[in-house]
Amino acid sequence: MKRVLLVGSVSCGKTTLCQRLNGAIRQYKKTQTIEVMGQTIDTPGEYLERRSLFSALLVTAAETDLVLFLLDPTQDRYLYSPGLAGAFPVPVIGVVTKTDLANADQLLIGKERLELAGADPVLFVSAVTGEGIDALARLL
Ligand SMILES: Nc1nc2c(ncn2[C@@H]2O[C@H](COP(=O)(O)OP(=O)(O)OP(=O)(O)O)[C@@H](O)[C@H]2O)c(=O)[nH]1
Ligand SMILES: [Mg+2]
Repeated sequence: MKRVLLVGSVSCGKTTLCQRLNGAIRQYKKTQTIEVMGQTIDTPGEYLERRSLFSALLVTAAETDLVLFLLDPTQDRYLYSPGLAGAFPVPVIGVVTKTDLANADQLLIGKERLELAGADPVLFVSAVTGEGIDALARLL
């Protein structure tokens, strides 16, 4: 598996997805700092949400093979500016999370927003039901 950095807003599902990908027990824990779990690097949502912390994501990404932009389609907030993926030194894949909670329109809008940010391809996962996890794991 490649070394992967997970980026996304607070509560979008980064830690839960890390736990899934590493076969760890699913357990809620607010991420306070950058945390390495196996080949995955988990980050606090604040690093995307607060511009003053954003550069830490770019620096950390330099040590990775791939970045995942996660987006919770049930959240109204949209934090990826168009073309943001281009700022990262490695390829960026989009991941629409919480597919078990979102409706079809939300999923489509989520995908479009990640594409607009420059993520390619965009996948759909639920870290709770496991939907889409195998396809993502194959890509990694
Ligand atoms: N139903 C559902 N809930 C999910 C899914 N992924 C995460 N959650 C829930 O969403 C909440 C936030 O998940 P986290 O994985 O902690 O979110 P995070 O992106 O790591 O958040 P920060 O650490 O604050 O940046 C938790 O209560 C999870 O159980 C999913 O695929 N489906
Ligand atoms: Mg977290």
